[in-house]
Amino acid sequence: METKNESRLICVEQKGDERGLLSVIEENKIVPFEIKRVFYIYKTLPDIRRGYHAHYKTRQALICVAGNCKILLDNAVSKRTVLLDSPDKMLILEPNDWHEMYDFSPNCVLLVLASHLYDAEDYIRDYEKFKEVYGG
Ligand code: T46
Repeated sequence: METKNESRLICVEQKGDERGLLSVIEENKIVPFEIKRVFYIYKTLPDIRRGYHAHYKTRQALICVAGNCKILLDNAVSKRTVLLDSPDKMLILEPNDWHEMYDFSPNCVLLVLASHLYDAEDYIRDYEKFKEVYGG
């Protein structure tokens, strides 16, 4: 069985002054990996659920920089839901968590920082395969 780590929500510091807010994310500091890739998900249609996979290697950090959405996390033993509803909340998503993103607000922009370049072979899209790899 592959090694498992726990995904977690962390708080990104807000640097505020009379002009508004600014938050900073630096690799190997608040994000615990080197950032190789950045993508963002937006204009998601109503009632759409995305994801439905886990990864072999890729670690990710998810932030709703606008709007909100929910993430279902399933570590093959238990499931939980995380609400991303503020740009100061960042989900460190470990490769071993099957995840589904849903309940996107119409204005949601979900920013994702990833530890690896895109590789379709790094995805586990079959739930039975996910349970074989990460156990139960
Ligand atoms: C994840 C969640 C949080 C690329 O060509 N390059 C990329 O870097 C990415 C991320 C996607 N794509 C292509 C592959 C598909 O044809 O874009 C299309 C949509 O990707 P996908 O269906 O995998 O999107 P989601 O929202 O289900 O999942 C994405 C990430 O792929 C995934 O790593 O964990 O966001």
